[in-house]
Amino acid sequence: MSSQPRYQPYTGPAAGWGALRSVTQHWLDSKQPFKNLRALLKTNQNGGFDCPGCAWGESPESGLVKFCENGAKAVNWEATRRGIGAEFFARYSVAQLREQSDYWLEHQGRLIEPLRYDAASDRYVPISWDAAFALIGEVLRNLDNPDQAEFYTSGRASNEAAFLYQLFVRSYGTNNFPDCSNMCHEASGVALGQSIGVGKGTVTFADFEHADAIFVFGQNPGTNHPRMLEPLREAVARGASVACFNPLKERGLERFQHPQHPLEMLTNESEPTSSAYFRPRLGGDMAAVRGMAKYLLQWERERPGTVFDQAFIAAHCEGLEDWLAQVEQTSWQQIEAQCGLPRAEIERAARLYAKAERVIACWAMGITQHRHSVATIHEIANLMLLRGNLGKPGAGLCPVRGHSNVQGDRTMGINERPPAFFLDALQRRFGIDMPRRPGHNTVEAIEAMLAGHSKVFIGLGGNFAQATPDSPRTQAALQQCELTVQISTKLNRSHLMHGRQALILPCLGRTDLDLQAAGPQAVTVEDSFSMVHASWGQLAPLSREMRSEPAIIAGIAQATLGAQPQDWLQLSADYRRIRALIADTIPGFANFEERLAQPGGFHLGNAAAEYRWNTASGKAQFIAHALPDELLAPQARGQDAHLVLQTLRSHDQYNTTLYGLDDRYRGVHGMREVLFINPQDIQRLGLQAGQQVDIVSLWDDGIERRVRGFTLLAYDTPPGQAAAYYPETNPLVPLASVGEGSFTPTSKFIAIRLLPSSAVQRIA
Ligand SMILES: Nc1nc2c(c(=O)[nH]1)N[C@H]1C(S)=C(S)[C@@H](COP(=O)(O)OP(=O)(O)OC[C@H]3O[C@@H](n4cnc5c(=O)[nH]c(N)nc54)[C@H](O)[C@@H]3O)O[C@H]1N2
Ligand SMILES: Nc1nc2c(c(=O)[nH]1)N[C@H]1C(S)=C(S)[C@@H](COP(=O)(O)OP(=O)(O)OC[C@H]3O[C@@H](n4cnc5c(=O)[nH]c(N)nc54)[C@H](O)[C@@H]3O)O[C@H]1N2
Ligand SMILES: [Mo]
Repeated sequence: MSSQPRYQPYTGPAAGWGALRSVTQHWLDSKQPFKNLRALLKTNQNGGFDCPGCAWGESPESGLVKFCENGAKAVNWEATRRGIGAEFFARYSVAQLREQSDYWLEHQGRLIEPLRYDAASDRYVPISWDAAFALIGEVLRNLDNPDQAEFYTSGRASNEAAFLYQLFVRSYGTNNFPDCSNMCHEASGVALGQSIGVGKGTVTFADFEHADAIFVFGQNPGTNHPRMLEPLREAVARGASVACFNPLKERGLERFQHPQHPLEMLTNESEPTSSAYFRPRLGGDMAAVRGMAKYLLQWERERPGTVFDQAFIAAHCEGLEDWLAQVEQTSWQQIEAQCGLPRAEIERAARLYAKAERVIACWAMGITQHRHSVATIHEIANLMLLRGNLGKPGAGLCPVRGHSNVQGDRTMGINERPPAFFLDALQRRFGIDMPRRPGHNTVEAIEAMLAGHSKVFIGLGGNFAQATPDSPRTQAALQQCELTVQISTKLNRSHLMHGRQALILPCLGRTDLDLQAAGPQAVTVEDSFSMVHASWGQLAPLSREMRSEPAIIAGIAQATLGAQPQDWLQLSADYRRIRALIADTIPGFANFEERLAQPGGFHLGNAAAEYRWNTASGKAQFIAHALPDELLAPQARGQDAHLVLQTLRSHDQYNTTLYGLDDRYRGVHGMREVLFINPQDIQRLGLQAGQQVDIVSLWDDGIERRVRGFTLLAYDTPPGQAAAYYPETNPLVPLASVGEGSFTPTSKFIAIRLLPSSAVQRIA
């Protein structure tokens, strides 16, 4: 569905007719429009499947079928009737496939049979499942030690798959669990764990109906969590305020038209979603929140007892004085310079916050992918504690998760630094020692493969070669491996940047009917609000040679460890057996099977929301940091950066999966290699809109990081700050440029220079 390259500002509201038109196109393109419609109607309903799109939750009471444009695209992408197997791979060598675009690769269809890389012909050729499992088992058993293997997880894996995977990997002997979360909400987990003792959000869906104010920091829900627009719109309609912090004016945050609301669509009217829109500089949110706190402190001093929730603070918190001392010390000059918002704007944000009795703070990648993300989230938590905005209805902290089960995967133990209580529980239940050494996160895994210390890479979903930073180095790291194994639904670059030996293992997705020895199986997932529910696949799989993720993991485990500490094949024959083990070992899952029968699933509970503080001090902790002296990393200083770059998602992609080449709300059509840049910057740098440039990132390790031939698009972004799409710009993100305490690549803050392009002009 690629259109001619075109750049034309979008004037309609978000969602609405434009969304419907787009969904219809994608249905027709998948070659099975009617079947998919039926499948979609079961999305997020009891007895249907969980949407494989984002991790936004659903009101358990609502009987309505909820779907959104991008959920429809995700379903449709998975449920295509196109498949690729032996014939396809006989036609193309791996070298030829590497020449193709990411869009083309995934567009070929679902992977339908297991494949092994054949070096002699440079092609993938069929292999039996048993032979594939035997190969993995043999290579794993022959490593010098289990820490030489890396076990990646992407956040679509179900609870059952994730639990089985971590049990296998730990029984094998390592905690090497790099996962997509390391590149995503890691900072949220780390910071909230320190502030409130739980690394998860404290709100539920119902809280959005009771909030007086909702703050949305660094998030673009119109594209990435479209179903979130509805509670935002409802909040505005009932007089609550929605305050957005984003350097870009994102369409979905400004105006919204409900695709299921016929009257609004007929009249083409749309309601505002946002009552205040603040545009900080990239990485400026901590300073903005610090400024808000400065006002609150001033007002509390003027009228003691009216601004801070002194009763809540006295009963539950520690560290207030230290933090307020920091707030006092921070100068307005530094605050204004760092966030780029004038004092009057910060005062307005502070007033919106102070006059609301119940506030929810939401955030996503605009907050978590910076060097000082952990400190920024501490600051947001501090602000919320100041007025007791936690645990009461309509208030709380809400990191809005990405992948549909990324939160569940962590709960199941996909964690390179597992807490001792978790390992103790596994040890008790299974009677074997669990490894206690911390394992590798994503960046450490890449470093270990690059250094030749790690020799095996197994990916449970995802697209490691493209989603990670510093692409040429990551890809070299994979290529140095002894064995790479990708458990996947569709062909992507990670299959082509393979080790000396390589396997592609085709798996079922969320929408596929999952038939095991004991009959059709459900899997379970956990959403951003800690609601756990079942998901039943509906569509007949494209081929008998595709297997479920639990079945594949069980096969690998049995071939590596034999039936130890469990008979793996028995477990994957009936997922209720896996759920019984989860119930035995993971807090919150007692009577798992029975509670799944409740409509909408069940809530795992959240200690912080119940005022139980599992922090070091046993209290909710105000954590005091000075603002960073400079946002630029020391390695990028003194090199005369032209701009700072953030990398983000278009409206037509799911992470590295490209549904199409358009970005409707930003007015971009048929192209992705573009740089959104302020017109003043274009002029300042002596360039012209529409011109092509190479982008070079600045880092003092002597490596040139460059992408070529990006078209300049004049865009309303703050001066000095540019934006471009991920993953095309991942070669620019230095591997060593990570968040303090989170190890998350700083994908939203990269110092760059622009050079006139060396590439051939492609569009006029
Ligand atoms: N359709 C679709 N849905 C998705 C995904 C997808 O790719 N496609 N991905 C899923 C995943 S894994 C995730 S993690 C989420 C991602 O959801 P988002 O976090 O919404 O994703 P991004 O596109 O990275 O958008 C980041 C937003 O933050 C803003 N921003 C960047 N830097 C800053 C900053 O310093 N401060 C502030 N205040 N704002 C900033 C950007 O302008 C942009 O609007 O979505 C999930 N849902
Ligand atoms: N520069 C930059 N880099 C980023 C980001 C950014 O904002 N900027 N965002 C980061 C974030 S938030 C994330 S979460 C990561 C995402 O990193 P990943 O999760 O690794 O990447 P995805 O693109 O979601 O993975 C897509 C692939 O997953 C496979 N797949 C899809 N569904 C299934 C399934 O049900 N089972 C299995 N086994 N495989 C499946 C398909 O083969 C598909 O090609 O990227 C990170 N990288
Ligand atoms: Mo993510």
